[in-house]
Amino acid sequence: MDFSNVKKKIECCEFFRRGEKYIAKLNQNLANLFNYMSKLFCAFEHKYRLGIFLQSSKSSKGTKMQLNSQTQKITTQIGCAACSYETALGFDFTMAFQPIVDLDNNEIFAQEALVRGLGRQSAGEIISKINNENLYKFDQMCRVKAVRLASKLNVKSHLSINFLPNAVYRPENCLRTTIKAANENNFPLEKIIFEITEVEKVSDNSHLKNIVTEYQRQSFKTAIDDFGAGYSGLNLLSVFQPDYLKLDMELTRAINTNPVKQSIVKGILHVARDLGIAIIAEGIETKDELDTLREFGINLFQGYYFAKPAFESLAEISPDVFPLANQTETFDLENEMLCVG
Ligand SMILES: [Ca+2]
Ligand SMILES: [Ca+2]
Repeated sequence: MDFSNVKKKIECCEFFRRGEKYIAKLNQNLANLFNYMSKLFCAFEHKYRLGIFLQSSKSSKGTKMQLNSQTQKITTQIGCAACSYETALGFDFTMAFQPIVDLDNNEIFAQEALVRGLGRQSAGEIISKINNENLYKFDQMCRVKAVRLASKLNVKSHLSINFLPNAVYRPENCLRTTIKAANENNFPLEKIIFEITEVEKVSDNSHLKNIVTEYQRQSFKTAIDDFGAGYSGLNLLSVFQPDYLKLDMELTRAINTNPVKQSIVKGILHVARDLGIAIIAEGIETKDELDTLREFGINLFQGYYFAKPAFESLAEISPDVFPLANQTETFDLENEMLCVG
């Protein structure tokens, strides 16, 4: 018997086995490399987009337009990568809800979702953790958490969500997650109000107008928050017209004793009526403030006089200040009990 042929065959099989192992290892390495490159590319586009955005808000008008058009091209190509790729937020949070009452119809008009820490930390403490890396993710998570919790709490009124215009690139893309969350939780889109909250000056008014136009096209309602304070004023109103103006608490505080504030609020009301915009008076703390604003014809109110924000639950409002004709349901997640209050 010729063993040399058998030996050759064994050597040949061994060679192929090694070859297979080598190819499998090579494939694995290539897959790892591809994975790594994808993550690297995502991180790069995110940084690049942020870089352009931040530059555009600082540069001269001509440069800004050029950079904005670059941003537009990039975002068209990559969509909402910054929201969807695996960015770790680095912290978790939840929501409290504060009601907005409608005194004409004697019902809860809306519940505003307000950011809170899991240990009931203030919104300020949570917001201090936001940076350029997690801004988009945080904005998206705010919307999803607000919709999910509101649905779980059986909110039948409107749901008001605060958002940061500078955290939105392409409004239609950034809305996808919100629409998905609303559909999954059977929460009607037309019952969602987006409050435009701006602690800094909005760097690009045309961008803001695009956002509001897209939100309204998708059946969402919009509001200018803290109207009359900071950068939230007539300039913003001249750029776009929301469904609601929320009068800042600086304007409503002790308005019953302040004729100047009364004149200003009457003027705002006149403008709002002309434009078909409803007013919500925020920060109501006393019956005198409420009575004065009621006399002006305002019917939507929010403030400690009615209820403070309730952590992961819907606040009960004392019948002394708000005799609800149609009692509303309140649901306390912590106690897992449904109350009729
Ligand atoms: Ca707000
Ligand atoms: Ca506000």
